[in-house]
Amino acid sequence: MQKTLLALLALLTLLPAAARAEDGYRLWLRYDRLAEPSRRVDAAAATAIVAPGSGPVAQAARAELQRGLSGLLGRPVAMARDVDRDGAILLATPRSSPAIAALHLPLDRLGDEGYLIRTVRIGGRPATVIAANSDRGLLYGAFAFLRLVQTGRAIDRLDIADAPKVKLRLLDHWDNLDRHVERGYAGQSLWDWQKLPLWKDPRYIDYARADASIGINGAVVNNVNSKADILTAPWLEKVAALAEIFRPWGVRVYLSARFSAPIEIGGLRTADPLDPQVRAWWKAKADEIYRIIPDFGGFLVKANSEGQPGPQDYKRSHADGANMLADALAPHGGVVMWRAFVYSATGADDRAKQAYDEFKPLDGKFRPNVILQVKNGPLDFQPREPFHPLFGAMPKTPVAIEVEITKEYLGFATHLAFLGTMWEEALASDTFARGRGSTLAKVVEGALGGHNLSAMAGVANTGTDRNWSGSQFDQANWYAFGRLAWDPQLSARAIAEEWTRMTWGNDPRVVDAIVPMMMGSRQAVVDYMTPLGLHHLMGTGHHYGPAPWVNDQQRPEWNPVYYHRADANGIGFDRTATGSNAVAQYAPEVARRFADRRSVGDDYLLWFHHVKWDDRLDTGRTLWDELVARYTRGVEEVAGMRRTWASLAPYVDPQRHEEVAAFLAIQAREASWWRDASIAYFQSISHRPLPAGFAPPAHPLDYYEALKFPYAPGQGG
Ligand code: GCW
Repeated sequence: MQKTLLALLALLTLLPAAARAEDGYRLWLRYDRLAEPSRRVDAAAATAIVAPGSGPVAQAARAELQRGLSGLLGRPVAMARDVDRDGAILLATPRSSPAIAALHLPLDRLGDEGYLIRTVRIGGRPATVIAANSDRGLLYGAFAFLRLVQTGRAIDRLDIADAPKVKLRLLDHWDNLDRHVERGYAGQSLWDWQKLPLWKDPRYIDYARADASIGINGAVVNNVNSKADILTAPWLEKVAALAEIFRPWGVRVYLSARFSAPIEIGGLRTADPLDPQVRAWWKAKADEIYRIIPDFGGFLVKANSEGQPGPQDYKRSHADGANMLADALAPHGGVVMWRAFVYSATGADDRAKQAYDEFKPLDGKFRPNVILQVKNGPLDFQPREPFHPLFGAMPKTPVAIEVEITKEYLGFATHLAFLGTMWEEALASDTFARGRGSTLAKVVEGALGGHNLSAMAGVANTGTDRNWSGSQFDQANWYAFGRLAWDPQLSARAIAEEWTRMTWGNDPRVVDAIVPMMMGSRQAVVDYMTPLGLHHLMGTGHHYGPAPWVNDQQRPEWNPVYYHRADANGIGFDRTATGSNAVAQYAPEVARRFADRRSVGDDYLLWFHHVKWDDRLDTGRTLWDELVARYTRGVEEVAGMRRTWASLAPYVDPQRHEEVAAFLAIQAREASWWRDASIAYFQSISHRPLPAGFAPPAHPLDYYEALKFPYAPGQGG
């Protein structure tokens, strides 16, 4: 009896932290005691933290370092005044610590956000320094050091210098003032506007900590489609409260500015950007904002797109609009992020060409504090798109990339899709803007155009769900965004591994299973939703599930049939010279590759070409057979992910394991739905038999066509 009790007790204490109830709230900042084999920090290291900085950012860095190390090492790591023992960690700038100044570290090139981590000797004692020019650098250095420890890296001989390659690393929240999140699948908005500014939900701190841990330094807190009210005094007070909470974590607040605000909240009769009264109104508004938020970041604007007001309403250009706001912000150091996602009121011959057509002529016409914010692809955050041609076409303008972290088009929160690979693919695309090697990453970094300003924006996937992002694995997309915004040339695999180790643990059985699963996951979505370059076939409005048959929307480009163009002969959008000639918007080297059936590759085949059903592809199959095979492969990939996940049950805490398993079951069901509905529909056009060995759709086409989802989450409006 006693024996069993003892055994039970022993078992309880041995239970790895992973087996405790766990809902994902802590994100990747779990700081549980590391298991022995991955704990590379021996007792002689991290004996104390010396952090003389007194500002709020330095204090946040110090507190995080202490909390993280104490948790990871399973022993309290004390604070000390000086490096008075072996193995101390000194976190300081040359200004806050004479010891750091005396080391003459090469901090020059690290700017005001970079950091250096180095194993040194101070007064003859072995020590680790985390040094920077500024407190923000210390904050990022502290998180980087914790990441090393948490991912099981040796820390006894360090020499790391790192600085962000992109200046503004921003989350764009599509959060409305009533807390509905447009395209949000993780609950309501984190911002409890009604209770702000007096009630400051402690969760705001954890949000900012999480951002800081991956280098995000700004948040646009309201939706680009939301009302102008946020610019009124009572709302600005609420925004100021958020700004105050975010500040110690290096996160600045930005606002989406509705172009017609001077009319809606200013009582003017026009919002014409050349009207002196309008200009004066914005100037006064900017002054007012900076009075209460001195480090306010600036405005994000969606203008003349999807019904939003803009300068074109007054026959002015996007540059006129952006420059007016830029002039208002310039005295305070603020920026305007002007979105290039335009969707004009009149139909275009090819929607994918619109942004380029409107913005290319404006290159060189923007004020220096304007950044053009361009979605990764020319259409709209599809599972796969070629890169947006504007990245290679605006040499005189800082161009930011906007990616969608929330999975509007990749299965909402329930489908497991790691987007790091998608963004890596986009960032590695060669625009040929200045010859070979002009990658999108370099354009965004500003290196190519010699721009001072640079930015990367991600549409946030955060909400009030305990797990923040709607699912455990969607946290990885928030994480990957931050890491790539810091360094657009990081590898998706390295990021996936980091995140996995921090989120699920360092056990090689876990890491070796999860990382490959993540790496293949986005391609699986492409396969079961929109293989071979197909795009925009999702349900109208809510974008949930397949609807390639939709053909009754008012404007041609609102209909999926506009994009796939399937007919008795074949399928695909001819964007070569014989079609819309969208290829001509790319540099000649790129245009040639895309325009040629032999060089375009499978990924973008039907994006750029209309291909006959019976044409043979490189795989040896006809296009029709290949399409069926790809849809099927996508479903099989999800089945494989489920098997992988099931095999991890012994190594993952039950609560998170169960949630992921259930979501994968949803994904499996929906992947089959996508496959079956798409095959049923395209077969009704191709009139080809299914290749041998492939199962027919579970239901007839009209079954799928009849499905309706009026309550699908995240809808606009
Ligand atoms: O993808 C579309 C979304 C809209 C969104 C728009 C945009 C914020 O369906 O919900 O509106 O893009 O990026 O402006």
